[in-house]
Amino acid sequence: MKLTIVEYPDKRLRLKSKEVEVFDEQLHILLDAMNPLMMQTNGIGLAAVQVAYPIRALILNIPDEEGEQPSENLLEIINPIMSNQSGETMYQEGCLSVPKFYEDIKRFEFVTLNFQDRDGNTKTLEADGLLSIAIQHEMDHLEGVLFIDKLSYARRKKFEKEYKRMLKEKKES
Ligand code: QAP
Ligand code: CO
Repeated sequence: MKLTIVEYPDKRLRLKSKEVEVFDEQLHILLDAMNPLMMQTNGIGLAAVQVAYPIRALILNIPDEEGEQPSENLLEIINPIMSNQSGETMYQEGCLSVPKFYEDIKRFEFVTLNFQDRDGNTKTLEADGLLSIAIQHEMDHLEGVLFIDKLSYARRKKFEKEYKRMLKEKKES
């Protein structure tokens, strides 16, 4: 399965992802293809809609203390629901669909997540730190929301200007 990352301003990133109802081989093939793509592109999180599959599935692999991302640490999250959120934290976020841009974004510090695994089994996860931030970032993708949507009007304008310039330079090279 050949996947490519959909990049801003592609409108497909604005689709609302649909619930996964069937936990079949097709889903497993997609998840199995997303992981190497995330690794090759130096990602820590990737939602299915970012590879043009608007379904409520995402993967995460938060680097450990050595900065490594062993496959045992891979989290596959289907149909997530946030059941608790508290505290406040800031982090300089990026996104594989918005390459080369990083901005401080405010998030909840702690979240509790109910979700399903690739076989449809129900799970609960309590997250803090980078995992909590990544969960919130990826769940926004399921609603068609990007981290740049959370910027102030002035910062967003600055981003649009810089991003357009970058796309123009990419086209010319
Ligand atoms: C979402 O983001 C996230 O611009 C995952 O050139 C972000 O994996 C979760 C990436 C921040 C928590 C905190 C971005 C790779 C990767 C780039 C990513 C780039 C290469 C972003
Ligand atoms: Co993203």
